[in-house]
Amino acid sequence: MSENIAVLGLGLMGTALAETLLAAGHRVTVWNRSAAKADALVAKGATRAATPGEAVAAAPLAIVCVLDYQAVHEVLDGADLAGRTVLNLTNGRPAEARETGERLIGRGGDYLDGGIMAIPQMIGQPGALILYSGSRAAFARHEAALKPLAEPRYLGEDPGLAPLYDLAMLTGMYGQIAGFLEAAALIASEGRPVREFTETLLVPWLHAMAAAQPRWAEEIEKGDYATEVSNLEVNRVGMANLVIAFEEQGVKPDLLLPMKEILERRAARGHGAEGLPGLIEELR
Ligand code: FVH
Repeated sequence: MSENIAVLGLGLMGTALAETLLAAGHRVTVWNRSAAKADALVAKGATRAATPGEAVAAAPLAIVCVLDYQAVHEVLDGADLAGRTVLNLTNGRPAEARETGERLIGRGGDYLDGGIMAIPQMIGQPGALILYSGSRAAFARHEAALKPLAEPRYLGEDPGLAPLYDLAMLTGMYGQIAGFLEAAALIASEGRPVREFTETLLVPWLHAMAAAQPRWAEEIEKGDYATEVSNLEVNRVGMANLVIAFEEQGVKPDLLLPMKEILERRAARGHGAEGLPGLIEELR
């Protein structure tokens, strides 16, 4: 069913959100600090708001997607939020989301925070995911309208949950990128084709290894790190060897060194017979 939705912040992501909502048949009101960024959307049927307050007044649901939470507060400063739901899709931290939720609820609004697990080009496409947390009632009211943007995943009433999960997923991604970059540098050090290595060997290997992670997660939840596969001591020796190989190949192992240091620390504390998931105890 068609809804009135306001989108405040028309950078790359806000524009993709507004375009997708328009294409899904919603009535979309748009506002951006630099007004010209609204022109193309207005040409496609969006209504231009002259101020953030005017945008919020035009729709029960106001999506804010700007640079950071400071900008969110600046944008919403003078708006009347009574009876409105603010969905903040700006990237931030759990503490910022909780503080923002308290402040906006204090002004009469409902608050939802969100984490977009997609680049702008993926919005509205299969594979895009948006994490939501905050007011359960507001999510229930607007879930159907938001569905065209991305698969929605509601995490709970605490507004900090969406950024927490968002940051955890980005952490996994950065770890994977770090591993990829080091592996590619090692292959390139011999002039070997990086693309072929990545497509035919690395990606299948990473898929196979990722399949073990739910079991590791269970071990972390139980705090039971007994293992029947390579223990920390074997990995400690393997990692030392890896780092020497990097040096011999003239490649900096910088992104691997923190892992090596944690392996050594854990083994030195007498946990060499345990499995890799036990390393989490050095991070807590
Ligand atoms: N782009 C992406 O791939 C990621 C995917 C995951 C989520 N992020 C987050 O989304 C937020 C916006 O990102 P963006 O890609 O749209 O960013 P820009 O294209 O640089 O647009 C920034 C907009 O923010 C407005 N803005 C900045 N400061 C203020 C302010 N003080 N008051 C009002 N608006 C402000 C800016 O306005 P203007 O410069 O056009 O006038 C743009 O509308 C971000 O949190 C990502 O981490 C995107």
